Amino acid sequence: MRIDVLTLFPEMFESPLSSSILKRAQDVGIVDIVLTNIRDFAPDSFRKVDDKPYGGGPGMVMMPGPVFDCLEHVEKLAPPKPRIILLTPQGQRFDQAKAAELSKQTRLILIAGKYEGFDERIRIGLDAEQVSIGDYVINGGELAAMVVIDAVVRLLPGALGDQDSARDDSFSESVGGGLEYPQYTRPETFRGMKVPDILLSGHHAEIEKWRKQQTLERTKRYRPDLLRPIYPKENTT
Ligand code: 6GU
Repeated sequence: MRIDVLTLFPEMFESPLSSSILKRAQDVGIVDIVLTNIRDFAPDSFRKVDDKPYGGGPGMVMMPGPVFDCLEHVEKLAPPKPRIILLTPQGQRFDQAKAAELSKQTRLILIAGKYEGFDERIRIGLDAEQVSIGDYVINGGELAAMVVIDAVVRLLPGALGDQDSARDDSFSESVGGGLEYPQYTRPETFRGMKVPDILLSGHHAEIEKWRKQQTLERTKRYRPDLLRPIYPKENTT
């Protein structure tokens, strides 16, 4: 997979992309992540990419020109038709299903906005998918783009050491979209807290059953909003 990121702050990506799983995935060629600075496409020598909002009001607005020019440049850097995603708090909320869907693409282009907002013509003219990482506002799309990259890359075949380690993640299909079951490692007793006997029993079928039960219980308790109806909704179309 190739992921291009358009940003005014490429340096924000350095540390997350050069550590741990994201670093390894790039080193072994599972993903190629390319950062392009939108400011390189500013029209003047002051490298200006934002301006005051028409109609007045606080803050600065990102101008459309540099974003369009940057995107057109980046699109030509590689042949696969990209899926283009604009990170914005006004987008559709990102979740595990979206991460899984994006992980099947061969190419993504993520556009991270900074400042108080985008000129509306970026939204309209790009016809990009708009994605938000949750119902709160952060200072720019960079951290959101990193969240998307991290969630997507860990699902790429070979990105995790153990092929199965993403399988039972919280929110994944294998736990019915609910929370992951509790995990334990050594020691068997820590500060008076014992590992549940079942996990030491060696009864794989029973362990599986216990884990399913735990998933259900914790999801009910901590995230009842994630519980799926027993009877799927009728198709009303
Ligand atoms: Cl993508 N950007 C900003 N600035 N805030 C957000 C977001 C994105 N997603 C949630 N909050």
